[in-house]
Amino acid sequence: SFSSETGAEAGISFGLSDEQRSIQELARKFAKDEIIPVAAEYDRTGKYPSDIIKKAWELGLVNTHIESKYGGNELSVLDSALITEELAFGCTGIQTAIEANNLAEAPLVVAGSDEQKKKYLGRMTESPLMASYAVTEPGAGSDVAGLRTTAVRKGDDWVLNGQKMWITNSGHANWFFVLARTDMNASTGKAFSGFIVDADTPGIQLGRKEINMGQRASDTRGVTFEDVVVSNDNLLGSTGQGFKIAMNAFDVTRPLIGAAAVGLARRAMEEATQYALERKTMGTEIFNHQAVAFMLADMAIGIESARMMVYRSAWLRDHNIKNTWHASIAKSLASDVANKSAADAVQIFGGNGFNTEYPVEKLMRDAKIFQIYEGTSQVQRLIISRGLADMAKS
Ligand code: CS8
Ligand code: FAD
Repeated sequence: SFSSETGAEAGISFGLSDEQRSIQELARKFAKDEIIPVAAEYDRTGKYPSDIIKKAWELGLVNTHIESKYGGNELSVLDSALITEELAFGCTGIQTAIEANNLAEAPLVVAGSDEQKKKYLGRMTESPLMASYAVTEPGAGSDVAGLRTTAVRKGDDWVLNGQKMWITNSGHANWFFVLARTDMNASTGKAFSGFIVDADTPGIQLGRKEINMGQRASDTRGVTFEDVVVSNDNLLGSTGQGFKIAMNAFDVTRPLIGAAAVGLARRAMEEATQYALERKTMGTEIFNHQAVAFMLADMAIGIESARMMVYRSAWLRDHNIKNTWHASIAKSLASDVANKSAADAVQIFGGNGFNTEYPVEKLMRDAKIFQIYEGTSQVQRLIISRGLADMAKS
């Protein structure tokens, strides 16, 4: 049925609690004081923002999902989304570096044993470490089931071989979540296993920092695993569960990618509105040309609606209601809104918009990746349309 909106699924409260408002305020102030003043410099140099991450970590703005028994703040996905939007308003390069920790940790949060969580999540709360989620390969991004890294059981250990690509934070990671094939014949849902791999394990080789179009403060590299020995203690869940664990992690993190895209779109809208109220042509502020004002109105329409989908998909997850479909809607909508808003902000700035002295060209470069990472906009539509077929049949 297409209308499954009953009971707890029917809606959310639009009010934020006092605690949520203070988390949001803390992140907003952090973006204003610590990120915005240096964002252009990190973008220009591609320097890794370790200092900023450390300060954010001290304030509890990093690793937000870790349970309190392992030293974390145990924030909900919705609480985390409030933080993410604000950090992204400051700089999505720096925010992505921070957020990639949440992604790396998500498989542990959903499937880790108490010992694994104590060891690997616990250390993230003791010092400002980074971690990476290593799934994509040179030959398999959208098609996760096509990945070729293998893990072969040898006694109490596993031996990993393969090549990962585009791994965020990998140059600074303390450990990796790695998805590898453990059964050549099984169906997708049973053929892969997830491992936690210490970054200093012999046989791991890091590639060079990739020079990307945008989000240049973030560190992205290829990572090669050659006869990397991993204890069976570091297998997440049981053998064969890895694909589902990796997908389940996205249910937590795709709403947050949406939140980041909303943050970037909001920055574009605010910058462009200010500019339009000051810049004059034909004897009046360009804001008074309806063609310009309506671009701003469209940004507001997109931001407000995308944020609602972000909150909704986060809220569903927080209430243990399956949110895969809504997370894909939130992620794809917010990514498209971010790209349109950033491109229109450049348009409103005119020639200045095309220049690095003004903030909006960076927004346009930074926005593009939202339609690519954590599942392309086409993959989100694949998930959404498959969901429709399932609803039609049920
Ligand atoms: O391959 C899937 C997909 O999602 N592809 C996109 C990959 C992707 O998003 N990669 C992102 C990498 S990480 C990244 O980019 C980081 S960005 C930088 C840091 C960010 C910080 C800001 C697909 C195309 C959706 C599906 O693939 P298929 O091969 O068609 O598999 P399915 O038949 O759909 O599923 C196989 C089994 O898995 C189960 N499944 C699927 N989804 C889920 C979820 N939860 C639990 N289980 C899931 N969400 C599915 O039910 C199948 O199980 P069966 O038992 O076999 O029926
Ligand atoms: P492909 O899968 O080759 O897709 C190419 C094009 O074909 C896309 O437009 C795609 O939408 C389209 N396409 C593919 N299949 C279909 C289909 N079935 N239907 C319709 N269209 C389709 N991965 C990680 O594991 N960890 C990370 O930390 C990480 N960080 C990243 C950071 C950056 C900066 C980048 C660029 C990537 C990162 N990734 C990471 C990888 C990212 O998730 C993949 O790049 C993404 O999933 C797309 O995979 P691909 O690049 O192989 O493109």
